[in-house]
This record gives sequence, structure tokens and C-alpha cells, in this order.
Amino acid sequence: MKKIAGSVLLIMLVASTLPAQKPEITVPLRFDQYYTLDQVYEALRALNKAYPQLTTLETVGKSEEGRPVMALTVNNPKTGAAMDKPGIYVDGNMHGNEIQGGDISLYLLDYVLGGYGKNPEMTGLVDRACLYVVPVVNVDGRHHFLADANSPDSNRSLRIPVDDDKDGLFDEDNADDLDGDGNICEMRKKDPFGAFRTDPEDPRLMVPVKPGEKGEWARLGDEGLDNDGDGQVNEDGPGYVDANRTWGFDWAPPYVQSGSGEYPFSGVGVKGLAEWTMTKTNIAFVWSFHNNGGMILRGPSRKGLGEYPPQDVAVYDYLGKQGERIIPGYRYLISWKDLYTTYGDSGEWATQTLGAYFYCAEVFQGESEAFKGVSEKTEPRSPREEAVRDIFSQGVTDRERIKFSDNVVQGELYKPWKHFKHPEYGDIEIGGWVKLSSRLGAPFMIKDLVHRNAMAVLFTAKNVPEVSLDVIEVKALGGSLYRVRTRLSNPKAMPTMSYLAQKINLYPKDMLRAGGAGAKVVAGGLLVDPYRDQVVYKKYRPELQFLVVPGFGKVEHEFLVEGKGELTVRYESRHGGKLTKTVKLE
Ligand SMILES: [Ca+2]
Ligand SMILES: [Ca+2]
Ligand SMILES: [Ca+2]
Ligand SMILES: [Ca+2]
Ligand SMILES: [Zn+2]
Repeated sequence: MKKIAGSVLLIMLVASTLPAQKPEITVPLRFDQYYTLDQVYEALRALNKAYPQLTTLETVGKSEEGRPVMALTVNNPKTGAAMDKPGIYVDGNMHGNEIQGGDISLYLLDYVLGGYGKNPEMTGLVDRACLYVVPVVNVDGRHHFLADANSPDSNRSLRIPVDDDKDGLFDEDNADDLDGDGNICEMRKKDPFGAFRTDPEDPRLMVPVKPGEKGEWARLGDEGLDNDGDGQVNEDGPGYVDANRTWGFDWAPPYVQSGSGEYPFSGVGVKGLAEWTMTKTNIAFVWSFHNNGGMILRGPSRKGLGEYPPQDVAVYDYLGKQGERIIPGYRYLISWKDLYTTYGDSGEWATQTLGAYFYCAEVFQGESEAFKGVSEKTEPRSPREEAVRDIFSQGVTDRERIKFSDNVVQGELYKPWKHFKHPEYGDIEIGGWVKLSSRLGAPFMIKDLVHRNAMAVLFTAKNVPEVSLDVIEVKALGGSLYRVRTRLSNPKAMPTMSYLAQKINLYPKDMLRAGGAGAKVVAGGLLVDPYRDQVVYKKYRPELQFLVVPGFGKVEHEFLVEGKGELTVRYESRHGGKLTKTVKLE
């Protein structure tokens, strides 16, 4: 007895000297598990603490349940103010269950900041551009998805009560975790008239009965009870206001677009985020991360909005095709055409009101859970067929996925069917895919997913405009008259203003001003042909020229200046930054 008591005491002493149960989050971050919401906050604080000169951490809004929506801005103030540089904005987890975007955002931050001063590509990017990252938009959603019992598809909404079945009660009948395992799985009941029978290949799966075949199982839907006794089971869960259908451009009421909310920006966290984003007029490119299907989607989000100008499509195509190479298996597609129509989504809002380019990435593909050897691969179908079947993991059968679960993650993705005494249905079975499955890759696959998606972001980030201003000629024309020619060039894919923003006249174009204390611009205009000295002169105020610097291109101007001394040429652009050059008139 004495000896046992002594060893217990020793264990207690050792335990008390061990570090606290909750490990502190340290930089560099790890990506071997999905971060909980609290860990996302902790990781952002850790990044801010590790790189205080390069980062600003802000709360841009508060959710329905009072949780902060946080943004980390990466900018090097030594090379200029954030607003004077092209901006790249990244967000994730707008849908509560689509958590990977949070982890991709953290990875991107960790990678860029960790590479600063070590990797010349990252140093160069941070020094010339500004990165806005909001890892988790639907903060309540991420919290509840991971903390509560859910299925892979549940808990998408903002926490705004909505009476889905219009019975006067709000959110009165959510799914119920009957067996208390933290997952909302599926219910089934033995029934010779059921529409399903046991899969002869794998008895855990079911296949539909063919005409004339005897049934075996009735599928009863998500695990749960009729909480309000209205005869329906799980008919009114939390919400539903969809954070990605409530933005203020091309919004439509719920009878047109389900989940849009009672009015645009009815979610307080999303509204706060939108207000903050609207002040960041330097944002040239926006990425929003969702799951799933392995897609890089561009707009328009609705056919009726019309195709974007061809020069913008060329930018999207160039970046999107590179994205397909960086993330093998992903497809660059058009959202309304290849997926579905949406109203009031964040992408069209960013495109049409911020004048940014936009991609929505639907990360994770069912193919990554295929269970086939090289020699078992079927011939690829046409790209269009491949694209369609891949959406929502249709490319891999449940027979393959369950073998993947069995053999690659030792059964962790699927709960075998187990008997349960249901108060309404009687003897039933509960089983099926668990919460962290289906749309969410197993933890061992997280690193590959977050890395490749972050690298696709970086390719676009490196292609925001990088404008140089050069005075290419100062020529004395006799008397006190000088001919001054300037060149604005941009070796990157994106122009300094999208062609859509130009088309809809969204905001003033870039400005180029020339002037000096003793010098007056008497004529000025676009140099359309430097070889033949062809200039299109601007009639009024020739000292101020409006222009756009195209991607992979240049724009040249000519000023006729009268006077002496110095001439200063200043360039100012929302997406192209600010530049100044001074020359002597001689
Ligand atoms: Ca209701
Ligand atoms: Ca509801
Ligand atoms: Ca009910
Ligand atoms: Ca229920
Ligand atoms: Zn989504």
C-alpha cells in the first residue's frame, strides 16, 4: 500500500512540473491539425508579435455572438504606406463548415512573413505590395462547427435566427447528436419496402434498389429528433443567412436567392468587414477560400451581368491557368457557367464596387481520397465532364472513399452503423461519414493543401501592377520650350485599373501631373506613336493626364513645357502606387 501511494505521489509531482495542457501557439505555425477559432486568434496574435514591424492586427467587425472578425495587414512601412501600394486581400471560412480557408490564410501569412529577409521573392513582395488577410469571416460558424456536433455539411450559416419552415418558431429543430459522439451522422431503419439495400461489396454502404428488387433499408436523414413535435425532423436549424449571399451588389431577397437575409449586409460581422474593406481602395486582387471541388472560380456570378471585358478575361485566364498548374487537379472555371448562379456574393461585390480582380477557390477535391492504383485508373473523360463530375466529390465513389478511410486513416472518416433506440422511429441504426470528412481532408493532407493554395495566391500577388516611371526624353526645342516624354511601364499581368472598372467608370483613372516652380505645361497628351511623333493632345489642363498602365505593357506621354529650372512628374494610382520623378529643363 505504502509503495503504491509513493508512486502516485511521484506521478503527481512530475505532472505538476509538466507544461500546461493547452500548448501555446508559436511561430512558425504548424499545419498538422485544423485550427480551432481560438487557436486562429492565438496564431494571429503570435504572428503579430513575431513580426511587429511588418504587421497590424485589427478587429474589423463583431459577429452576431460578439466574436471579433480579425484582419492581419502585412506592410513594410519603411518602403511606404500600405495605401500607396497595390493590395491583395485574402479571406476564408465565410461558410462555417468550410474551415480550410482559415488555415490557408494562416499558412500564407506564416510563409510570407517567415520568408521576409530570407527569401528574395518574399522580401520583394512585402516591400512593394500590401497583404490584407481575414482568415475567418464567419467566426461564430467556425467556433460552432468545431465545438458542436455537426455533419460535414451543417453549420454554414451566420448566427441570425431564421424561421426556415415559417411556423413562427426560430431555429427550433436542429439535428441532434443522439449517440453523443460529436458527429451528426445518418439514421436508417430496417424496412423491406425501403429504397436501399446493403451494398454487396461493402456491407457498411447502401445501394439503391432496382425495380423489382427487395428493399432492406429506409434512409431517415440526419441524426435527430422532432424537437418541436410538428411531425418533421430537423426542419429548422441555426440560421439560415448565408454570409456569401448577403453582399450589397446584385443582392436578391430570399425568395430569389435563399439565405440572402432580410436585407443586404444583415450580418453584423460581414457588414463590419465590408465597411473596412471599402476603405482599402488599393485592393487589386481578392481571393476568397471555400470548399469544395478543386476549383478556381472567376465571375461573373450571374449570366445576366454579362461577360467581363476581354482584357480582364485575359488577366483571369493567365493567372487561372497558372493556378491549375500550382494546384494539380484544380480547375479554373467561370462561376455562373460551370458551377451555379449566385446573387449577393462577395466576389461580384469586390469586382464591381472595389474594382478588384477576384477568385473564389473551392479547395479540396474528392480525388485526393481516391483508392486506386496506377493500373486501375480509368481513362480521363472530356475536360467538361471531368469538371462537372468532380464538383462535390462525385469523382470518387463511396466504395473508394471508405477504403481510403480504412487503409489510409485507419477508419477515422466513417462510423460503422450501430443500433439506437429512437423515441420516434423505434429501432434504428446510426452511422456514416463523420464531421471531419467528405469536404475536409484528413489532417495529414492539410500541409499540401494550404501550401499549394497559398502559392496560387502568391502568383497573383506577384502579378499586381508594378509601375515604373521614367522620363525618357528632355529635348530643348529652342527659346524656353522643352519637349518632355515620360513612360509608365508595368511588367506584371494586372493593369493599374481593371477594364471593368474603366468600362463602368467606377473611379478616376490614374493621374500623371507635370509641373515646376518656373515651368508651365503648355501642351500634353498621350504619345501614341513615338516613331512618328504622333501625340493625342488633351484640350484642357494638359498638365494633368488620365491614364491606365496596361498589364505587360507601357504608356507614354509627351509634355511641351515652357520655362526653366526643374520639372516634376508625379504619378498616382489606386492600384499602381505613387511615383515621382524630377528632371532639369536643359
Ligand atoms: Ca421554424
Ligand atoms: Ca433556422
Ligand atoms: Ca420538427
Ligand atoms: Ca432535431
Ligand atoms: Zn462556401
